[in-house]
Amino acid sequence: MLTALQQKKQTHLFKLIDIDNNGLMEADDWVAIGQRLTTERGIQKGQQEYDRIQQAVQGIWKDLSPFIGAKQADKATPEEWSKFIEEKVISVDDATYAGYVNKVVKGIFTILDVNRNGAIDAWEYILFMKCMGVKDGPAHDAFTVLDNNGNGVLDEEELIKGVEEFFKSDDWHSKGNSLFGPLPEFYHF
Ligand SMILES: [Ca+2]
Ligand SMILES: [Ca+2]
Ligand SMILES: [Ca+2]
Repeated sequence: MLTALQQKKQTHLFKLIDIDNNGLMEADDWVAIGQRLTTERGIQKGQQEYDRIQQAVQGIWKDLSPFIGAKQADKATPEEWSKFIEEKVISVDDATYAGYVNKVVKGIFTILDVNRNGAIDAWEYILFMKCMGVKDGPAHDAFTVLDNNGNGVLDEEELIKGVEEFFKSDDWHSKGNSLFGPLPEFYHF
């Protein structure tokens, strides 16, 4: 079983990704995230950058979906998602975890790093979070928490650490809890 905190984080993430709000995570949700990203950046269909972003976003789902073991191929219920996180992300050895989670992190990094300077600036993070339905204020606060060394950017190491804490940590004080914006119950102040 996931702990109460781990479950809260996954419920939060699932809802963010389920863009069409039909209670299932599926390829179309990831396509929609990609479309929001390109729209926000003023990138048109047919441009090379459009395809690059769509490939990166859809690539995340392609990398994950075979491991989810959903009853319906290519669609995951919240329960299937939580089970996947528990069995294939939290309870696996470090090598297995690194094998695909770090690959996913690299995908996320590619998507977030708009100006490709090898670091995630606050505006890049806030833009991404906006596409997931998180408002600027909470997104900015989350960025500040995730920027562990306080230098104003997230590097790949900080992102990898944030991802690990988001998925695995059972400590309410872990900075990575805020990876996808503050959890709803945290954002009262
Ligand atoms: Ca959906
Ligand atoms: Ca950047
Ligand atoms: Ca930093």
